[in-house]
Amino acid sequence: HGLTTALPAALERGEFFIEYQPLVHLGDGSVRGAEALVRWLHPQHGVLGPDQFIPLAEDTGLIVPLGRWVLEESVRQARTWQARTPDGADAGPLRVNVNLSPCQLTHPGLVSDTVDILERLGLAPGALCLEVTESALIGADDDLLKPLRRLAEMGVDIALDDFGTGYSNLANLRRLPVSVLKLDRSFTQGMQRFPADPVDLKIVEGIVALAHSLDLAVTVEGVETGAQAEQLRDLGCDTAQGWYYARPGPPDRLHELALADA
Ligand code: G
Ligand code: G
Ligand code: MN
Ligand code: NA
Repeated sequence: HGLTTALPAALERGEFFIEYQPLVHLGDGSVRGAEALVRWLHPQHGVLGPDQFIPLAEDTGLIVPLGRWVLEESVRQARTWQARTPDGADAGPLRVNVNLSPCQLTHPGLVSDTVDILERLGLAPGALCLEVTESALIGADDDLLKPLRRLAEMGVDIALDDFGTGYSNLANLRRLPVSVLKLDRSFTQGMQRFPADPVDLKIVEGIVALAHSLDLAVTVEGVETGAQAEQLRDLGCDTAQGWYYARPGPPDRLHELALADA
């Protein structure tokens, strides 16, 4: 495949870039941070989304250096936002969420690379959240969880991404070193109908209650309308992400959005 063979050179040539989508506190509407979403500016095909090249990068192992680049770039960006935010901003320092592929979880350098990047760029571990999909952790044994546990002990947040799509064993949640559940977009989409399906509402209500009882924060993805945001806030969700607030965009726009609501 042409794209596959072009990946390593693309990384060397700097053809990847990152867009940031705001994470908004549902209680007061303030921007608290952003999820980093990688794109490839391909010289012939234009901008390619992660769905078009992340699977190829995973198959070839390039995901490890690419993921490390995404992490470093995102941490550098969070540091830049923080440095440019006036002291005393209510919402506190902007944070950044970075997606991890299953291959990165099993790579032995994960903890040392992350520590190195945070220390070298001077970002507090608490300003970083690593997103891991629920399916990557299903049936995870202790060896797989150990690096995540180490990172969590340092203060890095771990989020369970796309929660509710995999076959999740809820009791298993207690074992995982996660501090955030990211409710999959499909739940939010169910809320789009009006009136929303009462069973959908009950399910979200139940997940939020379970999450909070385990001291996990709940982030909802795919919020497209103000009515959805209100409903999800009333159901107790903590943080939201979606087109209603902003599409993924350049880092400066995230900073403007964060300052605008301060
Ligand atoms: O918003 P977008 O279409 O860009 O995101 C599609 C998917 O790609 C998301 O589910 C997201 O988790 C994944 N993704 C985006 N950036 C990265 C990345 O840097 N690493 C990995 N592993 N996945 C990513
Ligand atoms: O990590 P994850 O796969 O969840 O990445 C988020 C994906 O969801 C990206 O592809 C992003 O562009 C997309 N997305 C973000 N906000 C919305 C939204 O409000 N509605 C829809 N349909 N997609 C969204
Ligand atoms: Mn994600
Ligand atoms: Na997701």
